Amino acid sequence: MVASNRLPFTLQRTARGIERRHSPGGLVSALEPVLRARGGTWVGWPGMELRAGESIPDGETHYDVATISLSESEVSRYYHGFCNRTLWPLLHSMPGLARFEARDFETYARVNDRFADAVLETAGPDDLVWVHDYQLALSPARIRQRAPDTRLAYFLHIPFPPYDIFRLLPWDRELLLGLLACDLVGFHVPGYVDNFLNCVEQRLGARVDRQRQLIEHGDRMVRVGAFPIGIEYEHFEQRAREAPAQPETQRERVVLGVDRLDYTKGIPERISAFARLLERYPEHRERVVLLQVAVPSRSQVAEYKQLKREIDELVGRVNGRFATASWSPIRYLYRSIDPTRLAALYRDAHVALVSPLRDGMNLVAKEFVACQTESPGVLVLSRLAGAGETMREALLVNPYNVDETAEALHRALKMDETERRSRMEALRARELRDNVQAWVGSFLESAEASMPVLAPLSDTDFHGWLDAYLTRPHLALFLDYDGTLTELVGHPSEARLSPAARQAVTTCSSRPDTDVAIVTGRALADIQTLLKAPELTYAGNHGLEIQGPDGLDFRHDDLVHYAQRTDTLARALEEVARDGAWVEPKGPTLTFHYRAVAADAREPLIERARELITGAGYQARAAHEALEARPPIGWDKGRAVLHVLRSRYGPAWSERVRVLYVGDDETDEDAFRFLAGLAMTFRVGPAHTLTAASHRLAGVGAVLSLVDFLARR
Ligand code: GDG
Repeated sequence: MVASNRLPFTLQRTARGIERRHSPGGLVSALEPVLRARGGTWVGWPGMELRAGESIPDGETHYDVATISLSESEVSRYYHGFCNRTLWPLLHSMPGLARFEARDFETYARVNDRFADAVLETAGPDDLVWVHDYQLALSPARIRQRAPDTRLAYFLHIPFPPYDIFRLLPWDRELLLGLLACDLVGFHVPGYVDNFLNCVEQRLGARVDRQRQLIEHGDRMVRVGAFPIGIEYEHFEQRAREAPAQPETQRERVVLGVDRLDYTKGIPERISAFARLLERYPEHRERVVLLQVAVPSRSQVAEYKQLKREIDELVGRVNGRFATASWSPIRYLYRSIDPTRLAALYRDAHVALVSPLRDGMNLVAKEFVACQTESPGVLVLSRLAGAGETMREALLVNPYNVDETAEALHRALKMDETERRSRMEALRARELRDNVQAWVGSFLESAEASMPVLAPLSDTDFHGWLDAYLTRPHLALFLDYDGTLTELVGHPSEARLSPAARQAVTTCSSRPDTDVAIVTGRALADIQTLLKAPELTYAGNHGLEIQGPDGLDFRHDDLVHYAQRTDTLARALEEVARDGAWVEPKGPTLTFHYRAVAADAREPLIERARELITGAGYQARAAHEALEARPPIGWDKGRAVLHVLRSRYGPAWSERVRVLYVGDDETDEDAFRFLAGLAMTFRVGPAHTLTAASHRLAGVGAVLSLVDFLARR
């Protein structure tokens, strides 16, 4: 089951009615033959809205098609907006061209959900769902959420940029989490895989095994890999053998460029390099032409309109400068050409100049070599395309370097046949072997392989990077209790600290250079009784009450005003606590637990409890299957931590102590946000939640490994 923004055809309304047109671009070129050969379902957008009474004309019958409809404003915000004006330039490392609009992102998220829902409507339980490209980076998260057992894979057809560029995206975490909902995430080349792993590690704090290309994502593993895409080689070769000669290639030698008109393809730079060639080496004048095919693309987007004008003017200037009565140096076709003619051009060109400024892979380079069935030509190829990493017998250039490209062109035009043949044969052999079927085969093999597991996190995993952080004389370690030191259980009274956990915490706190504090939503007296360790500091009720060694004793001043009111609120909540819900009074705060309530009975219950809590003048905060009622006095776990640090180490505490905070709960997010930059923070548990923490730990076991490391360091 394939999902991509575009279907292999785009609908158009013509005088003859609705017609199917072949969709342009590399994704369709690569996937269409695969679906044709294997069957399946393709979910996508047909490019326009049908009116009442109109239907999709019959076409391809080898596979099924499920269409998504998009309103005009969705096309504008999701497709032209977030896809083409935000993600496209950013992922091609051109951040200066990227626009960041919150409303575009919201529409993108909504449309991604719709694609996901359409997939789930059609997919059977055993189907592999294969999502494609940057337009659908959030859909996997929705699919995983609604159907957790789906086999889910993703392939990105464009580059994945370095962390330093990717993090410019205001929704970078959301996108990473979207992709990590998959079992397999594929890229064209190893460089993009590395970039992705860096982002996941640095932005999400996830655990990464570079050698085995695995990511630990909460309780799931995600595999990543490089799968350089190929083409339907034999198909192109055969077309080239059969295509009639074209008039364009008869008189002069042809340097060929074929691209969608896109600023990533480096068309102006290419024209400038060709002009430089004519300037430096007049021998090529009247003997060589640059034949540039530019297929119209995204012509509603301002940057593309601007580029079109720029190219028109540049072509005019160069032709005006070098043309003679019988020869113009540049022949520029702003339109799409039919496949047979394209194959003939590839076959007869002397040089293909494929010089994108950045390109996921670039299929034109591959199609050119497949079509070189006669006297061999030369491929001049950008190092900044994915294809530049595998097609090493090409003449590789930096497309920004106009002089270098001009020199490579000259070399290509002068190259003797023996060298041309050796280079071309090697290129052809590789593309024949690594064709699109091989690409699909290796991707699917990886998607279907059983998932290895990483050995559980052990204390040695913290060596090096955490040591490097612990550079102050003291360490203050703040730990949440439920879900962090103990597994979550049905009732808070059943939570038990394992002997191993108790041992690790005690060893840690008995070190003279280490202070351990427990920061919890439980009442202070409750947590003190549970741990019975006088050397620890305790912050109960989300930090409203704190006690610790050396006389540390704090109760928030405003609490006296709330004790009475909390009792009243507790009684009111008791009245609505039905179907297994119950109230836990904790002095100044209370918790309304609903984990025992059946899923379909929860909604009205929670709503009613929330009304009572806010009606009584308290804040209602979501916790693990519970609502917390907290006095609105601007105090939270983060402020409590700061209070402990200042009391224990003085106002200049940051000179004396390094701080670690570990928690699994929404209320710990207050601390993560508050401590950003002041501490190293760890969010424990399932990985699909956004967190302000700088790192993640998969579960209680991983927390204990961390505490063990700190105890023994
Ligand atoms: C994305 C990535 C990645 C072009 N003009 C005509 C025409 N084409 C066909 C070519 C080729 C395709 O369009 C272009 O593919 P590219 O790979 O060069 O570029 P994108 O469209 O940007 O594709 C890219 C690809 O996805 C696959 O993963 O390689 O890096 O950006 O197939 O032949 N076809 C016809 N007439 C034309 O005038 N018939």
